[in-house]
Amino acid sequence: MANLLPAERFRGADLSRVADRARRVLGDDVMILHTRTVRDGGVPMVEVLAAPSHALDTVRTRLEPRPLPRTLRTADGRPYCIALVGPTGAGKTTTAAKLAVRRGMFGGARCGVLTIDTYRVGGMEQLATYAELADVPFEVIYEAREVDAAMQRLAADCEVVIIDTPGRSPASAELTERWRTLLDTIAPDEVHLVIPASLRADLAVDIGRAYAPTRTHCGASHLLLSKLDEVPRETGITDLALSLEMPARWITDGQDVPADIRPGVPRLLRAWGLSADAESDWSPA
Ligand SMILES: Nc1nc2c(ncn2[C@@H]2O[C@H](COP(=O)(O)OP(=O)(O)OP(=O)(O)O)[C@@H](O)[C@H]2O)c(=O)[nH]1
Ligand SMILES: [Mg+2]
Repeated sequence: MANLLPAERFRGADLSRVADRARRVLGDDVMILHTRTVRDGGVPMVEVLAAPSHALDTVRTRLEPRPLPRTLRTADGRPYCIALVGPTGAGKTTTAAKLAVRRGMFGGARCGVLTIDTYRVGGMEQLATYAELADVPFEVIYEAREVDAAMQRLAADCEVVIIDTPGRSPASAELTERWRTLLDTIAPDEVHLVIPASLRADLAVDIGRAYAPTRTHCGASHLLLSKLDEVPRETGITDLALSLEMPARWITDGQDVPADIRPGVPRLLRAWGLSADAESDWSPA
């Protein structure tokens, strides 16, 4: 898959010469994203990953989500609904728990949880336990006709509802059709596609297509990369995120509930070599 970021690698005997070359090719405002030592035919070399500084704006524009509405409850009193979808084992349930129980995740707004994953043994119990421990309202829905009543119960207490869904396996098309129809009835305001950061970009793009909105079903509106802690070299993560062409409100980077969840764009910029404070003044040494 082509590199989606306007970044280039340069190699040479020493850092100042490599940086000079990067500056000549990419312009004076070049940023050094990563530096490492590599062996080229047994000879140690400095390798630099560099990008023109406007690349930062490109990444921001493509990944930055619209801010959440100031008033999360809609005019008709309905809570703001955020659903998590994605392949089996991607981290949907864990992420739902993090979002729902982490204090201050949505300012002072109170969160509820709703699951339509009634298929996997244990999946529902796991989320119910987190909800109970954190005193967060919890609802399970099996059929479309239950949606209104459950939503009304949640609306009495909550301004945000996090919705967990079953994993989609290609082998169970009928089951997938059923829960997607159920999700359409809920009509979430945001649908986050949860994908492990270690996934190959071409496979992730296929998954993105499988969860895209269709004429009959609501589809993913946001990307949520999970398990960043499991990726040894992070430079590819931002590329992976860009290849999915969706804004990234959050990422997750660990199993701890609710600690391991973070705002997406700052973390993805850091994965790319730009820490939030360094991004404005990085220049070649
Ligand atoms: N290292 C790491 N593990 C994670 C992260 N998020 C979730 N996990 C782990 O991944 C495994 C699967 O997580 P679940 O939340 O059950 O995944 P799911 O998408 O709900 O799975 P299904 O409901 O079976 O489709 C669990 O062992 C989680 O602890 C993360 O950010 N980092
Ligand atoms: Mg689950």
